[in-house]
Amino acid sequence: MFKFLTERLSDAFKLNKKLDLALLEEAENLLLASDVGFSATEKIIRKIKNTTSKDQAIKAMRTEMIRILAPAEGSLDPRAEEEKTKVVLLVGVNGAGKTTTISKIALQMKNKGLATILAAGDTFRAAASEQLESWGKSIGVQVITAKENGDPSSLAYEAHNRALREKADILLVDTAGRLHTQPDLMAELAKIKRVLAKQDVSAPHETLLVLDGTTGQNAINQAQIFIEKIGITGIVITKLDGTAKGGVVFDLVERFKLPIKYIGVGESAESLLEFTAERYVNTLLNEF
Ligand SMILES: Nc1nc2c(ncn2[C@@H]2O[C@H](COP(=O)(O)OP(=O)(O)OP(=O)(O)O)[C@@H](O)[C@H]2O)c(=O)[nH]1
Ligand SMILES: [Mg+2]
Repeated sequence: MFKFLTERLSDAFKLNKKLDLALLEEAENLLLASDVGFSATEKIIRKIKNTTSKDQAIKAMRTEMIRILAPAEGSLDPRAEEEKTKVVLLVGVNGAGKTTTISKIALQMKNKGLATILAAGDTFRAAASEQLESWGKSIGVQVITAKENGDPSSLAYEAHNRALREKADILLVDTAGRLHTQPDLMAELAKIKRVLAKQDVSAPHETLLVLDGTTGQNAINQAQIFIEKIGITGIVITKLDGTAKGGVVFDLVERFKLPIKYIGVGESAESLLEFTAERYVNTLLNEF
């Protein structure tokens, strides 16, 4: 989609040497159809409106896109204050990529030399714990699991207790998915947060919302609900490999002003990148 837009802009300058209203409208519709959202689309269109060459137009678009995304750059600080275990909770709907992402984060932390523990807080399905255990084995990180149908907040408490006793640097807590519209999930997540605060009032230090980047507008709706009901400190956007759907990132940043901690670009343990505006925009404009 973005590639198509840059091609249309170059065609326009070849033909008319200017951008007429029809082309600007087409560009606007392309951006909206790519889930870029009204606010970011308007900002980008305003910048390309008065350009007089293809190179100028594409440069203006690139610069504005980077300017919009730059405030969202932010990595996950693995250290908690007062030398306590840093506790990071991952939340999100069914299939968003929580378990995969938490395993990728664990590998990065382990590779930084940090004592890392994973907690299988998705006690909803037996297969969920098994999935995380198998990730733990392959990346060499300890996984704490509960019995099937165990209470996820007791598991979170136990895992936190063990992490503190073992003086772990970081505890990563996976949670169950289900639909964001189901109130019981929200209640369960709120309880996990309360229980984590019992042994360290500042825990969880981060609550990351995992969003599937291919779901477009739906990702916006999910973010709205999780931010309101649970409180979110950062976002991870998954499945940004091999898809033209990366536009929703602009809308997320414009609306919620939360840091994007990582982007997922594949299914392997290594395919998790820190989010940088310039690299992201270059990928959108060059490869999609
Ligand atoms: N291509 C691609 N696939 C991904 C990425 N992240 C996750 N997946 C895939 O998405 C599917 C769901 O991932 P999970 O990590 O199990 O998702 P989840 O949020 O834990 O799902 P539930 O536990 O059911 O709520 C799996 O097939 C993953 O391999 C990514 O960045 N790129
Ligand atoms: Mg999972």
